[in-house]
Amino acid sequence: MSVETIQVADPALRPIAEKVLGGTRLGEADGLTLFRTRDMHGVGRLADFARTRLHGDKVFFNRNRHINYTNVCALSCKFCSFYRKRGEDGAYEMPVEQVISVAKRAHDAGATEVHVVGGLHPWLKFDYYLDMLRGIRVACPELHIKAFTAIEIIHFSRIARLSIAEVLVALREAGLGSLPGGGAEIFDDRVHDEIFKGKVRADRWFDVHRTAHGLGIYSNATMLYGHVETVEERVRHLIKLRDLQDESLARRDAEINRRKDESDVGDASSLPAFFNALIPLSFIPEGSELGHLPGPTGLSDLKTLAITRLMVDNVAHLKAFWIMQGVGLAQLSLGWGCDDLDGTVVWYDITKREGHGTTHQELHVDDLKRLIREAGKTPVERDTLYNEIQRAPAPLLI
Ligand code: V47
Repeated sequence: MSVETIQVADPALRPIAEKVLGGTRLGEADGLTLFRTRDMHGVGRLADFARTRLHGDKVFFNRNRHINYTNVCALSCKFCSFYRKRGEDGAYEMPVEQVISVAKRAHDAGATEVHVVGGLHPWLKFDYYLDMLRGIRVACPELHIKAFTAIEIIHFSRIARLSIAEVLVALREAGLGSLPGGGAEIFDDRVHDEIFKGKVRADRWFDVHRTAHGLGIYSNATMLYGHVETVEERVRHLIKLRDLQDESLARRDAEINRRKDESDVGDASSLPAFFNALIPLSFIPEGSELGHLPGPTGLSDLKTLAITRLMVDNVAHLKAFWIMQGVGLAQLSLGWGCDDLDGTVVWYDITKREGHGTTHQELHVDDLKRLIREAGKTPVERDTLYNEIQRAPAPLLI
């Protein structure tokens, strides 16, 4: 295929198109050119090409349920409208039994995953989190538990006085399946100091994911965009994620080769892991200390998703999280590099859209499939680790 087969109107995009077609990695300057061009459709076509090369016309979704076990948080990040201080109106923490019963209901309704995250609660003990995982594991042994952002893992290591690796091993023994990608925000000290100063810095987020990968625990990664960051900071954030993915994939390959050389038939589940998906999160200003900011526009959402697909060539999946991009834009993004719509979600407390100030935020599986088909793609149900799921058709009612 030649550049002529992907139409780019801006001549500045032609060398980038050559690289994308040839499978050559893009550099920081390419990322900036992509953000600065006015040839929106050219960027979209390039990302759609990269997406199609990886996944054909498949678009993935899952049956999941998010559980936000507490909104009490020791931090006060300016972009966050979720956190409450202890005793404040609306502050809550769910008893372990409640989390387990919500997970059980989700499982009984067909969910394959629970996504469990919360604030950094100042007095809940590490046992609370272990009991939660053990309880879910016992109640629904096949349900995948994707839980706790890197920031929560660091919090647990402080309260339990354990290393990151010890925390992760203890959580895995209790039932943890994988780590979600939250807490990454923008990996930049300037942005950190301006809007999430109390949080650990980027190197600590990377420590957690690097350690998880080394232990064979898969994870995701996010980028929160559309607040005070610049496009240069977005591009550098993406390159940092790409670098860790290179490192994790190299570690996995080295272990595969070592096993081959030593005729070691260790099982695949103990191989080093990597990032499964990237999730660029569109900043929702409402209710946060940054409520005066306009938030990203539709075109900047599409462009950011597309550029993520193009820059991070070594992470297989790119998720449009419909809760944050909105259903309409998430659907459009399937032609702009995204291959995953996340899932049914059901209940989400971290962000709420103006006019939808409720935690009940659910898409039915039929709606997810309809959105994907209407975008010209083929819906594929997946589990958390992107194994495809085949379900038996519903029986005839005769
Ligand atoms: O870490 C907080 C972000 C994240 C706002 O791994 C906000 O599969 C927009 O990480 N506007 C949590 N974003 C969500 C998250 C996630 C979501 C879906 C799938 C996965 C996955 C991970 O939400 C936080 C923070 O970066 N966030 N406030 C806001 N006002």
